[in-house]
Amino acid sequence: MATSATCNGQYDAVMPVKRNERLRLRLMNVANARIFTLALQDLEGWVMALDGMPLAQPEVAGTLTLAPGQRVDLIVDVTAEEEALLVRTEPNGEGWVQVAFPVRGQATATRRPAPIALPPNPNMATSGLNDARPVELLMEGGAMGGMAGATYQGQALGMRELVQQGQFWAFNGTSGRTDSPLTRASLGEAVKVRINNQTAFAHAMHLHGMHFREVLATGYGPMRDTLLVERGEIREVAFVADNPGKWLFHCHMLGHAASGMSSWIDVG
Ligand SMILES: [Cu+2]
Repeated sequence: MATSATCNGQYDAVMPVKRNERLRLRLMNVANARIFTLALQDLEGWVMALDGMPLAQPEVAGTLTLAPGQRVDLIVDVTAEEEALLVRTEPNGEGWVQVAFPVRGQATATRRPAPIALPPNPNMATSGLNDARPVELLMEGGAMGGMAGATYQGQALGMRELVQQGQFWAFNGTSGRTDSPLTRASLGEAVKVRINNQTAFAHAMHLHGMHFREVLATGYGPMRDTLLVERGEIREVAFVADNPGKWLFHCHMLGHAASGMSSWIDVG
C-alpha cells in the first residue's frame, strides 16, 4: 500500500456537502516525506493563503503541490451534481481519491460571487529585500549525491563514518546543528539565502519564526515559510529578520532533518 494516504486520520475520507455550498478547506501536509500533488474535481476553488499568509489576490486553484510542512487555504464552491473529489496524483501518474465530497441536497439556488482577498497579516510588508545580505546554503549528501564527507560534531568525517553516525546530509559542509548559526542577523536586517540543492532529492526547506518570499526573475513570490527545492535546483528566499530569537531552518522531511539537514538562524 505504498500509495496509501489519509485525510484527518481516515483512509477513503468522505465529507458530505451541498450543491452551491461554499467551503473553506485548509490542506496541511503532515506526512514526513511525501510530496502531495492534488487537484479539485467538480469543485471550483481559489487559493486564499499559503503557509498561513494571505495572497494579495485569490488565485484560481489548479494543481496544488504540497511539500511536507506546507499549508494551503482554499475557498471552494461545490459545483458537482452528485459527487466532487480531491484527487491525488502519484509520481507514476496514477490518480487516487484523497477525499470524496458526496452532494446531498442544495445549499442555495445560485452560486456566490468569487471571493475577495483575505486581510493581510501583520508584518507582511517586506520593504528592503532588494538590499538583502546574501547567505549561501549548499545542500549535499544522500544516495547518489557524491558527497565525500562532512564535519560532524566538530570532526571531519568521511561518508562511511558519517553514515555510521546516522548522518547522510550536510549544509555548507556540516552535518547536523552546531553552536554557530547559518547566519546572525540584526533585528530588522534583510537577508537572502541562496539554497543550492546539490543532492539527488527534493527538500522542503522550512524556516521557523519568520516567513520569506522567494526571489524570482519577475519579483518576489508569495510569503511562505516552506519552500520545495527540487533536486539540482538553486532557489533564493529573502526575508526581513523582524522576530528576535534562535530559529530553526531545516528540511521538513524529518528523516533528513534528523540525519544532517538542520541549521538555525540567530536574530538579535
Ligand atoms: Cu530533505
